[in-house]
Amino acid sequence: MTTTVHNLIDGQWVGDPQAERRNPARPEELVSVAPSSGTDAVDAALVAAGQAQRAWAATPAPTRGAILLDAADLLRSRQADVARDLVREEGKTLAEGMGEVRRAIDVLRYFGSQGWRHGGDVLPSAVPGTTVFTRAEPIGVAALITPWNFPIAIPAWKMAPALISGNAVVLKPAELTPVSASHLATALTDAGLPGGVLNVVHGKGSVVGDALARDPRVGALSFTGSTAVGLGLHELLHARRARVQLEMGGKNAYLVLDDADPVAAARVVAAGAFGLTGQACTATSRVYCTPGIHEAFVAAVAKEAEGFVPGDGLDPATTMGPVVSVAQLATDVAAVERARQQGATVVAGGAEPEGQLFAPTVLTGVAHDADVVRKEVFGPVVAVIEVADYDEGLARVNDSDYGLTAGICTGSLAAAHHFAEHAAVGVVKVNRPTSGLDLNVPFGGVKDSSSNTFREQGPTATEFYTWSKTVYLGFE
Ligand code: UN1
Repeated sequence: MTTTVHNLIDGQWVGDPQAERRNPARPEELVSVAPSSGTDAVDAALVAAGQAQRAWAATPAPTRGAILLDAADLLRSRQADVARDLVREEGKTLAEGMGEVRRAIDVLRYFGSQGWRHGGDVLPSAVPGTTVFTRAEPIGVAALITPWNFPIAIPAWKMAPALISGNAVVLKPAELTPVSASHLATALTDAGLPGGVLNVVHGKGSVVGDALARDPRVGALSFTGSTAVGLGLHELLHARRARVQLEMGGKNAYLVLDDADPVAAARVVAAGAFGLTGQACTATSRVYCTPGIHEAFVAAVAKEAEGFVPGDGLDPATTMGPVVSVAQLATDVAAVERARQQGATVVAGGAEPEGQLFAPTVLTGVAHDADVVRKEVFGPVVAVIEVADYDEGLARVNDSDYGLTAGICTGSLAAAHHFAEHAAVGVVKVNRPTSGLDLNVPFGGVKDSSSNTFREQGPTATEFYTWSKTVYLGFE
């Protein structure tokens, strides 16, 4: 079945669907046709958002929240169908797809319930007879540019805090995954979200994304995607002093110490490196082992890699879905080839892909400056390197342009605490995979991984979408 996707502008489903998306597991299957919008659609969406925002901000926050909560219930009742569509367009396994839709549902519930407590602080004044309070004012219109790898969860975790804070939104979903974003928008409109409060414009980043970034009606732009694109957006938004939030690449490292169990450590690393076909900015791609565990860990992680069953995500036997696109597949293949040229030994995977199926790949014998250690691949490829001791391992973990997530496998609480304090990353995992985040805690990175300003998710996610006004109240 082919889904016809439209833009959502001012509460109407409009636009001329032209761009085809095929199932990465079965390229003969046409999954969707979506608009490839021009700047006229961006303009219409911004006009609608600007008009709707005032009334939306004036709507009581608990009423705004009730719409998010109702949308969550609708998405819950549609979870299996939405997850199947997500798998057909993105390629992850059905279990991963079900989990992702569940995450979008929980995100809507979490921020929907925040409608009951949205507000500011009450503080004493030094002036007699005076009270001070703060108001969290909405920015106005927020633009969201989201990636294909979490095609419903990331739009949800950006738009829910924007909406609950009284903003109107224009979403530009990834071109590869238009259907998942449409399901989310449909749940919200079915739940009674007024027209114009959420607009969705499909199309190219270089057209739709660029127009949003340049338009002065956009007061805040939140982006998840590549570092190269993110840094370009940063320039544009900063030049006109608009808010910008960027979640970009990662080169996430794991440190495995001698006192860890090699098999348990291999499971943690494999889950982070190969889960979601390695297509997460939080995926593990470098592992440093101290000498006493290196050999046993390499054997165990190779065994984990070989245990994956790549295939169509809708097949229950599949434990790893296909690579999302032919272009991404070429990147994965080229990264392994380049690593080989630079001296790597392939201890698992590395075979010719079958269709868009790429076997999880483990590399050893890699130099610290090899491309596969320095550059993001965004595929199921991990390099394992021996280090002399904990101190060298920590230094290697931190020797990266990126700083998103890092992990340590150890039984030592002292080592775990030291690592948590000194790892130059936004998220530290001890004995848990680098990917996989809770929705109720802050998420973001440092260095080239993030704008490192406002964090996404958790109780402080709304800070990006609001500004603080201070009110002095004097009554004698
Ligand atoms: C996760 O690891 O559960 O695009 C989420 C990404 C990140 C989100 C990762 N922004 O991969």
